[in-house]
Amino acid sequence: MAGERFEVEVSGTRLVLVQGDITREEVDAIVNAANPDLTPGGGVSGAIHRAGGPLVTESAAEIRRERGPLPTGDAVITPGGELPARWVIHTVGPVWHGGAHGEATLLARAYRSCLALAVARGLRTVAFPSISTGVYGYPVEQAARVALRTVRDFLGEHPGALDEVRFVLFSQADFLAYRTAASG
Ligand code: AR6
Repeated sequence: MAGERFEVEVSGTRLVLVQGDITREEVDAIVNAANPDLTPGGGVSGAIHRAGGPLVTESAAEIRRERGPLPTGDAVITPGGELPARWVIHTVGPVWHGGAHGEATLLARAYRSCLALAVARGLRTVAFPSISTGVYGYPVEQAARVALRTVRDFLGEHPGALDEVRFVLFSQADFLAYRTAASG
């Protein structure tokens, strides 16, 4: 069912899980599961670039020209263009290679880089997709545990630095995987 929602409080921040389309979220920043070249690509990235329009794609291309490919686990920020969100934080999650190649560490680093960038910019509300669990093949149950543990740890270390961290899960199966990880 669409419209499912789960909410808990962590160190003064709302941690919210919803099922939906992240391009519709009215938050300070949405996170993009990008590729290292910051090109639109498919999946959530293609949707964010389409909805955000040329300002998102051109700003991302400029960062790519200046800095080279974005290393896995790092994050950069562009304006949100035509999105309801004011900013897009682009991060690169790990490609799944079976789990013994540092995938969990890199996935945690991606979430942490986005949260740190949001706090450094004074942003208060951030929405994440399920990074790496589409094209990059990370099993969603395992990714959900890493994602939620990383966010909880970060919020514990930065109490009150954010008003809300929201996960916007595209499918009901993904929503249920995250809800299970959040309540377990
Ligand atoms: N809102 C929320 N989540 C979405 C949306 C949306 N509008 N559309 C898709 N998802 P993926 P990755 C979910 O493949 O695995 C791109 O081509 C999707 O169902 O977007 O990190 C990039 O350019 C899945 O659960 O990201 C990279 O090359 C989740 O978003 C590569 O894919 C992530 O799936 C990155 O792969």
